Amino acid sequence: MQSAFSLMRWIVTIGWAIYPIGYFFGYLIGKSPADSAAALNIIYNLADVLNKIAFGLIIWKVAVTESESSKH
Ligand SMILES: *C/C=C(C)/C=C/C=C(C)/C=C/C1=C(C)CCCC1(C)C
Repeated sequence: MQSAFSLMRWIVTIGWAIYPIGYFFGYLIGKSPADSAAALNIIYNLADVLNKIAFGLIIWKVAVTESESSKH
C-alpha cells in the first residue's frame, strides 16, 4: 500500500509538472501565437491522457491489491 501511494505522489508530481513545462515550451516552439496555441493544445492533451490513465491505473492497482489482501 505504501508503495502505491508514493508511486501516486510521483505520478501526480511529474504528471502535473508537464503543464508548466509544456506551457513554457509551447511558447518556445511556436513561431506565432497560433502555433504556440496549437503546440500547447497538443501538450495539454498528452498530459491529460497521461495523468488520467496513470491515475486510473494506480487506483485500479490499489483496488486489486486491497481486494487480494482481504481475500484470506
Ligand atoms: C486531468 C487534468 C489535470 C491533472 C490538469 C492539471 C492542470 C494543471 C496542473 C495546470 C497548470 C498550469 C500551470 C501550472 C501554469 C500554466 C497554466 C496551466 C493552467 C496549464
